Amino acid sequence: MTTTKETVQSTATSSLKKQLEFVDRKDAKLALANIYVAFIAVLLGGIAGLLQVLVRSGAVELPGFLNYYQVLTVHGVLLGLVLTTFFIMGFQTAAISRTSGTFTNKQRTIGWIGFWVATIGLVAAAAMILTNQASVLYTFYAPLQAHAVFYLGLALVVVGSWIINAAQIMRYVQWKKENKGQSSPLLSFMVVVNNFLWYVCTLGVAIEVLVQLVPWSLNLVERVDVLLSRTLFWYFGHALVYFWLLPAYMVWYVVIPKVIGGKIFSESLAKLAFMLFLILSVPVGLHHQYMEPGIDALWKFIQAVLTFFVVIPSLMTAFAMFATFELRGRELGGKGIFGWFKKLPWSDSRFLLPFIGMVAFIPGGAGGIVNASYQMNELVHNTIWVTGHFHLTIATAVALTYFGTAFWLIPHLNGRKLTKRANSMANCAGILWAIGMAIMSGAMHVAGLLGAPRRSAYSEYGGSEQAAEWISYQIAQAVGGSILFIAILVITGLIIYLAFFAPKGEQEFPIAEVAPGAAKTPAVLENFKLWGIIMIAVIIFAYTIPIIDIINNSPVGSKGFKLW
Ligand code: HAS
Repeated sequence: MTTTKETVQSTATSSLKKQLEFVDRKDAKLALANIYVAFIAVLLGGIAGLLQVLVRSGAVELPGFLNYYQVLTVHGVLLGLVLTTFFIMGFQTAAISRTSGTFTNKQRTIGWIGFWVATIGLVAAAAMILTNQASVLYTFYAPLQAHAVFYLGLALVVVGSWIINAAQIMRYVQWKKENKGQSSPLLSFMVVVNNFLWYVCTLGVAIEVLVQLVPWSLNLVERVDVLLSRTLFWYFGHALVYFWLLPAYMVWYVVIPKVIGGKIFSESLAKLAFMLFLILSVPVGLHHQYMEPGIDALWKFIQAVLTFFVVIPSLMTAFAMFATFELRGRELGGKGIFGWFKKLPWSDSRFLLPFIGMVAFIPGGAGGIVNASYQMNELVHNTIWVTGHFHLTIATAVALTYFGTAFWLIPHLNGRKLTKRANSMANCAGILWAIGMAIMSGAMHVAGLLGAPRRSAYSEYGGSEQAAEWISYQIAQAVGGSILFIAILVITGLIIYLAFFAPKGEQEFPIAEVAPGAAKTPAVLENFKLWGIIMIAVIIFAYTIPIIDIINNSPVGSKGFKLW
């Protein structure tokens, strides 16, 4: 017979277990606020995307009060910057709370301050775009000049993310103190690596915006050093893509193995991959500037080599994913070379959507390697091939993983259930996305190889024969883009359902365990000081001389241009 003491003990243990398995309600609210902003951005950014492909196909003309570059700025800013930053802030808050424990009141308040600072910044930047004072696209290259409020708004979004990310790091540090000598929870560790990466890379864009662009757009200085501004942007810009990617990798490494009933293949491999991203993501930005005349070829070469190094942690991830799937498939009785493949849970959207993302990342990553190869970059740079590349990487591998995650995370956070029907709708959205993106991105890649430029509205270029070759591909892009828009409508409907109407219940936040018998993770992989020093050393090596060269040799700067 169980005694009262045992019953009390077992109730306490199960409530502690529950606390760890469920994100605390107050933390959940903070995570949800961020995720909802992200999905408003998906809908509005999706509408802008649909308008763009229709205009580029020649089928539609925009009304007089809208211009193509304004719509393209809305699309790029909302999907490239807002969806990503806000989803990451929300997902990472939930991830830390789930694996390191509930935030203290102070940490949570810091988190809310971060959310509101970022949201105010977003509203300010959006107001400038909507009033046509900032049609400068998401990379806001000088000498295109936006209203100062646009730059300040974006700066606030970044500052907001710094603040909320600091709250996450504080909770992790608290866990480390409470669990001295223990290897930290993999998901929390990954969040902290991503946040450090973000702090270091955003310094570049912060300097660009605050020191160069804001004084210039306020007419405090007349001219801007264009090459320096672009170099500072790309110091940030390529690490930015890994800031987007790493949360998807968190889901692939930690959530997916649990969803398929397997185990994490190797915690050490996962931690090493993340530390490699930390040291290699920033000093590669010059691969976006191979075609810029003002940068010495030697430094372009050095950063090209570093770019090939930063491919390695993705190859490690591909290896770990294949291993996880195969081990689980064989455990379930899969025979032969590919028998394990059939055993995976194809009807589970928590698995299917990220899996489609992984498949898309194979050609997406291969395209990245093409871009990174100097001679091939000469062929594709500034063509719509590059747009095709990032629609496979950020807009499929990453976005589908975010969507597949949101469909279980939102009900987990608000005490509802991902129902069978909602799960089927999620799968439909994923399949529509795959079809739409294959058509749109495929057409972009081919048109790019035929020389079609990116970032251009519909034009026949005065009846040029070469431009005529591109039109059929632009029509294909409109077909693919329309299918993607239907997927966005399904996704929006699902998010509204899961946020407000799905039945109450308990939805799991899946976290896999490490495979039994796996070796203990070496402590060096958690030594942030060591990896931080290596990171700073590589950045100083890769950027000091090119930046000194640019500052010393730049021609007189440029005045601002407003071409809209
Ligand atoms: Fe990139 C341009 C090089 C990855 C995003 N990239 C861009 C731009 C964006 C972007 C937004 O070197 C345009 C910026 C602009 O507006 O100008 N990119 C790379 C390289 C990689 C890469 C080398 N890019 C990304 C990721 C992005 C992203 C990730 C977003 C999230 N990119 C470039 C370069 C340019 C560029 C140049 C400049 C081009 C120019 O001239 O302007 C690498 O990190 C890619 C490595 C990835 C792999 C794939 C690994 C595969 C995995 C999946 C495994 C699948 C499984 C499924 C397990 C090697 C992990 C099982 C499947 C079965 C079939 C069973």
